[in-house]
Amino acid sequence: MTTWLNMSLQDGASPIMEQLVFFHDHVLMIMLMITTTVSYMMITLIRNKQTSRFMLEGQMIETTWTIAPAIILVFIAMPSLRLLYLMDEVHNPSLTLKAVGHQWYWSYEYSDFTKLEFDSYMIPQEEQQESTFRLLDTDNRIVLPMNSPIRMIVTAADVLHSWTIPSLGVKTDATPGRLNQTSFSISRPGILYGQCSEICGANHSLLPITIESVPAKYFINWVSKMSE
Ligand SMILES: [Cu+2]
Repeated sequence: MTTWLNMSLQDGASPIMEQLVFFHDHVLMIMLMITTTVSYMMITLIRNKQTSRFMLEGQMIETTWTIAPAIILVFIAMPSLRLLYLMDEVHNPSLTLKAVGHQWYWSYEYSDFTKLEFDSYMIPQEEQQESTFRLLDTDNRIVLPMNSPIRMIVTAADVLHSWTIPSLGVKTDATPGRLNQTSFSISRPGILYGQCSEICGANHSLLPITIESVPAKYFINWVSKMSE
C-alpha cells in the first residue's frame, strides 16, 4: 500500500507490475533526455542574438529532427506493446476468483469450490483497531495463494465499479451485464490494498479491496475451513 512520503508507483507484488515500474522509469529517462535537449536549445535561442542573411534552410538538420523523434517513439512503443500483450494473456490459471461490485460492497465467489462466496464490506470508522487502516480494510479479506496464476472475473450488479490493486498492476472495470477478465500472480506473501476506481456514487470511497496473499498450503487450509 502507499505510505507517507511514498512517491511514484507502489512496489510491484506481481511480475507484471515489476515490469510496469521498469517501463515507467524507462519512459521517464527518455523524457528527461528530451526535456534537457529541448530546454537547452530554447535557452540558447533566446540568449543568442546572431542572425544570418544567407541561412534560409538546412535540409540535413530538418531531416534529422524529423526522423530522430520517430526512432525514439519506437523505443517507447515496442516495450509498451510487449507489456500490453503480456498483461492480456491468461496463462493457464490454477484458480478463478469472481468479484461482483455492489452499492456499496464487493462480493467474491471462488468458482472452483462449492459454496465458497462472501461479501466484503469496509470496516467502519467506529470499529477501527490498531492493526486496521482507515477506509482501506475490509471485514472479509480475499485470501489467495501466492506464486500461482489467478484468473479474475470482474462484474457489477448495479452501477459501474472498477476492481483495482495498484501493486499488482490490475485495474478492471466492473460493468453490469458483462464479465471482464484479467489475470495475475502474486509474487510474495502479505496484505495488498486497493480501492474502487470508477466514480460509482455517493459511497464510492467505501469500496476498498483487501487481499491476503498466503503460501498455497495455508490457502488450502483456509478453503477447507471456509467450506465446512
Ligand atoms: Cu467506485
